[in-house]
Amino acid sequence: MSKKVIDETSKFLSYVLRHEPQAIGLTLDTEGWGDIDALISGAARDGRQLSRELIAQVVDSNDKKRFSLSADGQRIRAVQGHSNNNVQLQLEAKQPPAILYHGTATRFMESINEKGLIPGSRHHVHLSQDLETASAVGQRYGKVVILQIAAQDMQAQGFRFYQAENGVWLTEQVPVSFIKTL
Ligand code: HQG
Repeated sequence: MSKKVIDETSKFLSYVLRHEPQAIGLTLDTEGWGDIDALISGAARDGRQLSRELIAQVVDSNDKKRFSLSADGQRIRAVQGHSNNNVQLQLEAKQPPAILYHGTATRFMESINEKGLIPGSRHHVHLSQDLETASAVGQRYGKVVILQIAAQDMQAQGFRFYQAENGVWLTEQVPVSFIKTL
């Protein structure tokens, strides 16, 4: 399958498995799982040709490991990044590294300096362990600013951290006092 088809399918799967499953009549359970046959038939009604082979290729080749398949191979889910209200991932709280990073754009800084980091439409604020990832995330929105988050200090104050299957760190919010602009 061409890289173009794989990239387009990855974007489509992100859209339906994180945000709008109802757009193709798909139902996700609270852990984000959707039935692959229902996904394929819903996508077909929308004029999009999917197959189990194509889906498996997208899952395997995905640069950020955005999706996972159930053990029986019948279901698929996005591992993080959801905004859909049916989905409430039961993530286990975990000790974060002392420092995590968040990449954002300069135009958001006035608001971030006032309110801290808030999730926006997604369920969590997304944080990364390395500067390169944070920089790539921030570039999506404009001129990059990297924020350093005192994650263990936050945890000591009672804030919970979670790690998605693909390594992305998640938390509900980050108050201003734990943010340092690099
Ligand atoms: C910003 C991608 C104003 C926040 C990435 C971000 C990630 C505020 C934007 C994943 C704010 C939300 C998530 C405040 C936060 N005022 N702006 N108080 N607090 N923001 O896309 O973290 O490729 O929902 O800085 O790699 O950029 O899709 O979050 O700029 O892992 O798999 O509001 O999405 O993954 O934007 O990205 P997003 P994000 P995928």
